[in-house]
Amino acid sequence: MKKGLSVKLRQILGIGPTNEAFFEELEDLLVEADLGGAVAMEVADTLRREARKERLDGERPLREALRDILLQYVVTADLSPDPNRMNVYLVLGVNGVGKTTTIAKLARHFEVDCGVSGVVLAAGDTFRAAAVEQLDVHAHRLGVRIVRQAQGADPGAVIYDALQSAANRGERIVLADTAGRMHNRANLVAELQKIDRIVAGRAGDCSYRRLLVIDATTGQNGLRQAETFHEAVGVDAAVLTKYDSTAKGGIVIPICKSLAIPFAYIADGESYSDIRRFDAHAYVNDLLGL
Ligand SMILES: Nc1nc2c(ncn2[C@@H]2O[C@H](COP(=O)(O)OP(=O)(O)OP(=O)(O)O)[C@@H](O)[C@H]2O)c(=O)[nH]1
Ligand SMILES: [Mg+2]
Repeated sequence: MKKGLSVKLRQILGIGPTNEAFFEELEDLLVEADLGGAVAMEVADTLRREARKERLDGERPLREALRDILLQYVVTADLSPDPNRMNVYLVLGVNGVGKTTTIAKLARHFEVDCGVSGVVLAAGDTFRAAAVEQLDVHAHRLGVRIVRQAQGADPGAVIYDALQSAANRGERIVLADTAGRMHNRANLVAELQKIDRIVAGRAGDCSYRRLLVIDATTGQNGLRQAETFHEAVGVDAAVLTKYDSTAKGGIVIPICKSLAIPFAYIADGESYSDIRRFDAHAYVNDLLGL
């Protein structure tokens, strides 16, 4: 899906780089697309410098120069499971960003697209009413095992059980759900650190990844969320969700730049197959309407 930035960009590209108004408009557009003020200014300045130096003019060369500048900010990571050992994914994020849905999508992706079977879901959101049932519905639809306890159970204990039983059965992938509440930051951080200690302690020679879910529709708030989770447990990579539901989506860039968190997946729909590995070129081309 092409983003709103692409249409407006086409309009201002007509102004041309010899006119200072072009760079001001560009900066505004980048802010509107969720890149944040600091990055927007930096990008516009870099493009101004390059346009003058290389005497760039015309829509295509400018757009391509802009693409190359943005590409330098985007960091990606390959979090595909290693078929020769256990792979543990702790899925983090605030309320409603798409954690549980992403777990279901990844379960299918790992089995079908990566060909690694033996997936277990751990119902680590023991806080929200019906969260366990929601994950259970996905597990049944996908035909994968789930480890669950009652609402209110200790999430660390649920995830520990999942790891233990997966190891005993030789299963390869544990996808652990977590609660997204953020009513109290100190509380959330302490709880996550406790879960993380338990998982890290049990993970042994497993591949253990902390995966942060960022909702593309939440805008600049995504950067603050990333800061909080990164500070709490250290995020290995992020997933951008609901990319289909926004004309923006530029939040990836400030997160990569200021926190050096790479993006591993992008989700753009409500079907299980609506997830793919994060491709920097595809993302930037789409953002710019190339
Ligand atoms: N359009 C669209 N909707 C999505 C996507 N990912 C998730 N959703 C929807 O977003 C809503 C919330 O998704 P959940 O997976 O329940 O989010 P969560 O982070 O687990 O929420 P909590 O458990 O309440 O913290 C659901 O209605 C999902 O269908 C996506 O990529 N695109
Ligand atoms: Mg959930």
